[in-house]
Amino acid sequence: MRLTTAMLVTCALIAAAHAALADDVRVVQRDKRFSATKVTVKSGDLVTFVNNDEAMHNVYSFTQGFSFDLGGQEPGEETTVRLSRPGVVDIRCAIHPKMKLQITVEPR
Ligand SMILES: [Cu+2]
Repeated sequence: MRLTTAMLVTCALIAAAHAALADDVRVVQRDKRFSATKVTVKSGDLVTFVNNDEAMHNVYSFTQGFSFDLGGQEPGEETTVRLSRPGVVDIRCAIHPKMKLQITVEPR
């Protein structure tokens, strides 16, 4: 019983420490949509894209200064990117042009 309580406290402390450092975000790809159309994070935060769909997806951005392309993302796969400076990043899926997401990166 004592052990269980100690473990719970440890988990809570780890979670609190992580929350203080970053507000990492998960965006799910499901039903050929991103789970959010707009997300706000702080500079340096991680954004993880999770393909929870039956179709292959892609994540890319042509926004100047933020351009990246994660390539094909199979069902079940997830990929994390770090957004390390402030700005507004437009995200798309190359396979499904209607999939759109805008990430606002605020200064930390
Ligand atoms: Cu897609």
